[in-house]
Amino acid sequence: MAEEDTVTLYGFWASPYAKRVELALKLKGIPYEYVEEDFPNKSSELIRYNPVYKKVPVLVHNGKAISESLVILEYIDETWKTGPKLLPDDPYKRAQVRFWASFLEQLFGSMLTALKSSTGEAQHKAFMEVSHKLELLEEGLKNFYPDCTRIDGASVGLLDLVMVSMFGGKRVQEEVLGINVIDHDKTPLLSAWITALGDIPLVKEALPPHDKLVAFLKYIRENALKSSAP
Ligand SMILES: N[C@@H](CCC(=O)N[C@@H](CS)C(=O)NCC(=O)O)C(=O)O
Repeated sequence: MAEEDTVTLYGFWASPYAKRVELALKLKGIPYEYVEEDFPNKSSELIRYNPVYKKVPVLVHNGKAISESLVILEYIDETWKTGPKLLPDDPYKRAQVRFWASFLEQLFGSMLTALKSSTGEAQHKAFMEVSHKLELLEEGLKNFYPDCTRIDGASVGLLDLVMVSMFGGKRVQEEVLGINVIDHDKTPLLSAWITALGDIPLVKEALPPHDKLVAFLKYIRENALKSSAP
């Protein structure tokens, strides 16, 4: 990186999308400035840098803004050659990483629906969808990434970052929802993968504090339940 390079990340502490970018910067040893956004009062910079979605994360590299976490991760990987390589060289393997990353995004969407659904029937239905997708992911991993449990800070890739940003807080999700999100008996590879990811020191340090995240997700859930109440 050239001496005059400046890197700024606009994020929000509980955002899994911002977290994966933060982790990529840290694991690759890229110095950056962090700007915490306040959603009811988003900064004029965030709105200027991401006028389409007005969401975090946004990465600004030497004045050039990049939005959308998966796009940012690829940009980081192509720009900085230090630290772990986030995408494989082989085009087929790269395509598989992108396929499963996109599937994980959908899976997390179902997880958020479960979080915002009322207890009882609606939550059960939403969670069945999550379970089904987790089982599909488990089967996919057996073929595509069977040694995911041997991951460490030097070998982390894009899919690992997506997984840990979404399910690194699985104990929090379990506490808020009162269900076992990643069941070791049903999806042992996923369960061991998330444990291995959580053991990487930089990841451990960067994940949001458990109690603070529980309180935040409970607040989101209660608000969603109130606004969907008849
Ligand atoms: N697809 C986007 C999702 C980003 C996103 O949903 N960010 C949320 C925080 S978790 C946000 O900025 N929300 C603010 C808002 O919706 O006003 C990405 O991958 O970066």
